[in-house]
Amino acid sequence: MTVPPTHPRYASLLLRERLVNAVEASVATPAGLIAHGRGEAFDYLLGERTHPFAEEAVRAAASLLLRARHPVLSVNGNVCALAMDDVVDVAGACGADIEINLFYWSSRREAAIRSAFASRHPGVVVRGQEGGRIPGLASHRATVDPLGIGDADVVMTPLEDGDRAEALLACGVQVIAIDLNPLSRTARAATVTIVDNIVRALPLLAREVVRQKREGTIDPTGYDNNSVLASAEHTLRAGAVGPEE
Ligand code: PTJ
Repeated sequence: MTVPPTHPRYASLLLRERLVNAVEASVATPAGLIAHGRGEAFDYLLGERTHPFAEEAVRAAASLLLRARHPVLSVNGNVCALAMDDVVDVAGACGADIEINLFYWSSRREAAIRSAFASRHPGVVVRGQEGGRIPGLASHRATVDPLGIGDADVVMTPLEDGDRAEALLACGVQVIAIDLNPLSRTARAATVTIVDNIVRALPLLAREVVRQKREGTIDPTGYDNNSVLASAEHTLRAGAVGPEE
């Protein structure tokens, strides 16, 4: 089906279509569609726009990435479907590694994501889930590349609600989450949580990394993730305005 550009929900329908195509290509899973629906609901309540609490988190995240010894951007099926080009932009700007990390892992899915990156970004190295382990995690998310997430001091874990952030933090790794749900386990555990849609947050982050590289990184010590999460929750509860027409 072709979505008419005049449809009032055109942008949202296009994102859905990207995810449906990604499921057909084994990049994303049917459960990823449910996760996307949950994200859509929060985004709708946030007015489908970037708020100051997300901009503040983006500034802190850029600083963490630039100050890191070894930053890694973790990619799951939904992230690949929605924001592969932006992941490559952020990684290029801050010198981060990109690593596939799947909850519903299969060699077929890992290969499908690898080939999606290779077709649009030949030459970009994409690490996978082999050889290393994050201690204290029962799911397949524990399996990592020992030279990637296994060696990282800062890991970005977008679109994930689970226990990996806590397990990484327990290993002394700082975690950047991108999650439209400020109440999720990952959002609450992370060092920095960007409460925004990944399709808006990552282009912002790429620009902010470039800006801080040019002008110097901001001091992240004053950043308070709890207050950022509280602002996001307050906006959700008080606002609930729906998208701008
Ligand atoms: O590809 P896999 O096998 O690793 O599986 C990935 C999914 C997404 C299926 C898996 O990580 C999952 O089930 O995720 P959850 O537990 O549903 O968490 C996803 C979180 O991301 C939820 O809190 C959603 O609100 C949020 N979210 C969904 N879409 C977006 C989003 N946050 C930002 N931008 C989005 N576009």
